[in-house]
Amino acid sequence: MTNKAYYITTPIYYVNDVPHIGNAYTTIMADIVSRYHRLKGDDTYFLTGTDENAIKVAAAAADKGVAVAEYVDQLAEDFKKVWASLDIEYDDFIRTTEQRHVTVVREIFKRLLEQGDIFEGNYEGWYCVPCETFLADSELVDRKCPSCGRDVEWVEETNYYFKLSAYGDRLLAHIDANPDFLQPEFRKNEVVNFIKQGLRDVSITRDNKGWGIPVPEDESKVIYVWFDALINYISATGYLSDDERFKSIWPADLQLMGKDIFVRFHCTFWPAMLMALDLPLPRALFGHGFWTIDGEKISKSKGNAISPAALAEELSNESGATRGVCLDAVRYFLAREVPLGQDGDFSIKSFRNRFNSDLANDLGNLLNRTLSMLGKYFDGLLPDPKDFGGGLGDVISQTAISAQESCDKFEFTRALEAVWQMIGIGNKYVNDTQPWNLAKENKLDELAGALYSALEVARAAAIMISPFMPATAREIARQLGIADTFASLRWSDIATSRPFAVGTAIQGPDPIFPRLGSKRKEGTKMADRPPAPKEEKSQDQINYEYFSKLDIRIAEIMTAERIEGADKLLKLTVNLGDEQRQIVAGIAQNYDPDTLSGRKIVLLTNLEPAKIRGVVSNGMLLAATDENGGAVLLQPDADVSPGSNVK
Ligand code: ME8
Repeated sequence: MTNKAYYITTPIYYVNDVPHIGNAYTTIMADIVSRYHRLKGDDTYFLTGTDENAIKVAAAAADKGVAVAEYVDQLAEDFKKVWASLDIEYDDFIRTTEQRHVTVVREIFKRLLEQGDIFEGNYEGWYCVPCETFLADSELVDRKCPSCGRDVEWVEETNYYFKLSAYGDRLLAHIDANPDFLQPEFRKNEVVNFIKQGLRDVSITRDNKGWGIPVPEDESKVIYVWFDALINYISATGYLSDDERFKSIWPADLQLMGKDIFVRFHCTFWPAMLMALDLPLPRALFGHGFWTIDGEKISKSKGNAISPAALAEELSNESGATRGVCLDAVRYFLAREVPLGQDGDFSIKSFRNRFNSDLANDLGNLLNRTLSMLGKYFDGLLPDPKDFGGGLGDVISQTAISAQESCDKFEFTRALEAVWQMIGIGNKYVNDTQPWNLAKENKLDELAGALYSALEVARAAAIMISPFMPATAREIARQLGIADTFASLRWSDIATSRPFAVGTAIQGPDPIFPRLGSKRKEGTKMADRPPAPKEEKSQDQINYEYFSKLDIRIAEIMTAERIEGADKLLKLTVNLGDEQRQIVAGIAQNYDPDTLSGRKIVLLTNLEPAKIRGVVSNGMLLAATDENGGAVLLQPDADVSPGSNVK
């Protein structure tokens, strides 16, 4: 008996247009699940594909004046190209015009007809072409389709029906007995209500207008596109053609789709079809939410259907980061911003904010400064941390456990939050251990331990983010000097203690995420914007690494006196907690020295000493400038002790 693979599916998309960020969302989320399972060591099977036999597909081809067969071939290739450009690693791509699918659909039709689950009749009712849905009069809202709000057409045809009405009770019993079958929980109730209202038999044929899968022995009809399309999940995996293979894949572990096609098609029609075929039902059906763009529904006519690949391309041109990394930023945003299941809004502003704060600052900073100190203090060769005990091993293993729990429940936002919390702890750890001071004090063992430990966090983060951001994870691994073994690492390797060989030659730092400026205008459409030339990077920007070299602290003024012959300058002695300093400050225009004792100020402490009017100044007080050019002191908003860090 072969082990069953972890089987995950996306919907197969209509090829009436190229994919947009909505379709890409489902496929990227499925790719994340699939990569996560591979990372855990599971045998994984990830299926996606295209739904080609629809009336609206034939109509789109006619609109373009192209033969349908030629049109669908082209679009299927376009979909594959887009998925490749989004780093989607599927195992199989099924097209419903392929013979392997058509044969199985016709076989199933014959079998269900023979056993009485399909019967002949007449259909009189409505049909929504954009949704490819039969609708009863009672379902219309203002005479329009309840789902897309568009016009419906009246249909009177002899046809075949599927006996859906016979399966309501069994479906309810299955839902009740299998708590994880329908997810997220709040959508389950929608399904239960839909079924409890009473299921009507569904028409599963249309008159043959020259496109679609003909009904066996009745070529005047074609099989209704949803009956045909849902079967892709089993025709691709060997049903009726390779029993052993089929058993090693089916039932699906996760079938992921948007909420639009969850209740009626995937949670009612599809499981009923499987029951009729006596096949096990999928273990989980998950209906995720819908994205809007800047608050608006994604629509072709509005032209707001952002392409993630174009977005990544633009970002890469603007920032100089690699295309793969920019694409990862899009993948990260989609997974992080909104819990799977909830609706979300995509705005370029929030995307850029996350890029800067989570990627450039948090992740980039941890890696860059640790690697740069390793370069500076140990020539880029990983030192022996000896008996160093103050590391972050527990934080790493706890994070691996909680991120895994979240990923297992498809709670990606939570999983990423846990990883970023760990990165934050890593950054704080570097701030607190102050390796630069350990170096100054020649405490090399402690310094080696601190840097090694910070790199352990970076390595753990790289493994955990690899399903979400595969190119970034690989790049981090390269800079950590572990590119060769990285692909073979598994989730269980995250918490390995002392994972790096002493003497590993680290590479870089080679900042992965340059901080983005605020120059991109919000609301500009991707496609309309010519790529910015690479050299356009602003000269007056500094990166965080640079900024982090400034040692800014809160100090308390102890004494203040005028400096003779200089009407703007005061000589101050200040308390920095563990030391006292003398500084010269140009604040005499606005401040009487007698009023200053006890005031807290903000001080740049590591500016090189200077002599001003013969007085040594050991640091620079930071102040704002008022309209008259006078200095205005900055003050902490709450009571903080002298010596506290400012960043
Ligand atoms: O329905 N936000 O195909 P389809 C999030 N062929 N996801 C979105 C989205 C949005 N704004 N817009 C679309 C079909 N999607 C059928 C499926 S399966 C046997 C047959 C995603 O091309 C989401 O997954 O209309 C939705 O369910 C799917 O695209 C619809 O794709």
